[in-house]
Amino acid sequence: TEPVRVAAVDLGATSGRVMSGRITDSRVEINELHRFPNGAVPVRDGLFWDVLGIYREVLHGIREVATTGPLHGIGIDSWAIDYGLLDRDGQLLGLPFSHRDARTDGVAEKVVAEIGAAELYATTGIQQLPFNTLYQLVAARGSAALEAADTMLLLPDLLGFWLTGVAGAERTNASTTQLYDARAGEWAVDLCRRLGLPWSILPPLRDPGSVAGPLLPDVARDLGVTADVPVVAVGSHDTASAVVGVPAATDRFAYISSGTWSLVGLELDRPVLTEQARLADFTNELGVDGTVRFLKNVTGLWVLSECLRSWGDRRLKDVELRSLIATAAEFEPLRTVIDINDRRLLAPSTVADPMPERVAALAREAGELVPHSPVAITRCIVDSLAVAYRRHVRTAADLAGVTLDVVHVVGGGSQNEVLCQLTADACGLPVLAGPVEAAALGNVLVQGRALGADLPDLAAMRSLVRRSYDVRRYEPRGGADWADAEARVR
Ligand code: LFR
Repeated sequence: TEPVRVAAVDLGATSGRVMSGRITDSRVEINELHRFPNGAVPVRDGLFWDVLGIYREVLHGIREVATTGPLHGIGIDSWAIDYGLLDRDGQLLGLPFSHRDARTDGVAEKVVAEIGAAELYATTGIQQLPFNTLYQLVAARGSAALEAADTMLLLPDLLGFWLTGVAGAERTNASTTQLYDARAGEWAVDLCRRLGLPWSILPPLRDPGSVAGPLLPDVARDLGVTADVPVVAVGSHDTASAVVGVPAATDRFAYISSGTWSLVGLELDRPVLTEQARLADFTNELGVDGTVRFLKNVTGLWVLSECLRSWGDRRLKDVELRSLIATAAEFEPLRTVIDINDRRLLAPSTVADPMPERVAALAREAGELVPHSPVAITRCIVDSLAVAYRRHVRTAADLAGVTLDVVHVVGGGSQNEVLCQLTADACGLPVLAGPVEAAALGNVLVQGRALGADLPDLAAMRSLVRRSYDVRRYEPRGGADWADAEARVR
């Protein structure tokens, strides 16, 4: 069959990337044609995404793809949960909030008191992150924007709306909102009603792999392409796309999608909605092809990147970052471990409340040796991440009743050799690391199938990734007492 060539937009909280992707019968290739920094901006009223700036960069990137070859499709994935509101004319009502904004403090507790934790979980199957879209909307109740809202669009769908003029909610991302009924496969309208939320703002759901629409004529002209180029609703949740790109050759794998967040879990055929899963606070997000991503959010490399920012090393080159991590690798193992998922690590580092001091304070509180130097803090963070990975990989396997052969690490964090080795050690399983751009690959593969590539199922997509990308293998080493370290973190 003819090669398919697409633009894959993959947006992360700290950087956005636009890739050209090409699928032939024997390979999938991606090329990064545009990368730009991203970050939420604090202003008087809250912490917001610069969504117009992001859109401009996205257009720029797509133009790059279009000028370097044929363009058969466009797909967008991004971090989940955050949204924009449109009024009835389709105008954006204000800036989208970042989920790290403090307006949701205490909201989840109120909703739980009103609905009940068990019922919330039975309906949505979603873990209790304080910033779930549900809680953001409850926090926004009574606001001028929510009152004027006609439509709520998750960020990839908002950008897609500007490209096509068609509003919709792609299902993998919709499932992360805690507004989606995991049993019915529909918006949880009843839940919204009970919480006084305007459920009519929830747009029609669309399946990953469906076509969202052709480009608006003006947009097509601006991009220098014909208007029949489709925008494909890929797994628009970045984690959904990343899991498609996991080069697994077996069913018995766990994955860690490692970027700003680390998403640690399993791919399953059906959700696990048991009481134990709820108490372990595991989430059941939807994947591509009706799969379920049974996983746990771990406050990933965010803590380290916010420490780096705080140390004034923003312009630290990759090499220097590597040397900090390399030095940390030689530092005493498991000297200090903290609960890396402590809510106090969620908010961006500020001068008044710097991330390294929060890490030290958590250590002090837990009776651990308090790390002071950047190297000690870095080591504490990577050890604590590995401890969290161990706990959640094992818990996921227990809860789902599966035996694991391997842990796949994909995303930016798969380049962190120290962390990959510690992950293998902590989990007592081999780690296969890479590809770095799994989300973009998943995006490209789902588009490819929608555009006629012969990729009948996830296994075919993964086999193409395996044929096209090398992975690095880490064997578990003995020596350190991970069980003890895990027990120290409660
Ligand atoms: C990863 C991710 C996670 C989601 C978090 C917030 O980039 O999409 O899956 O929980 O960002 O949206």
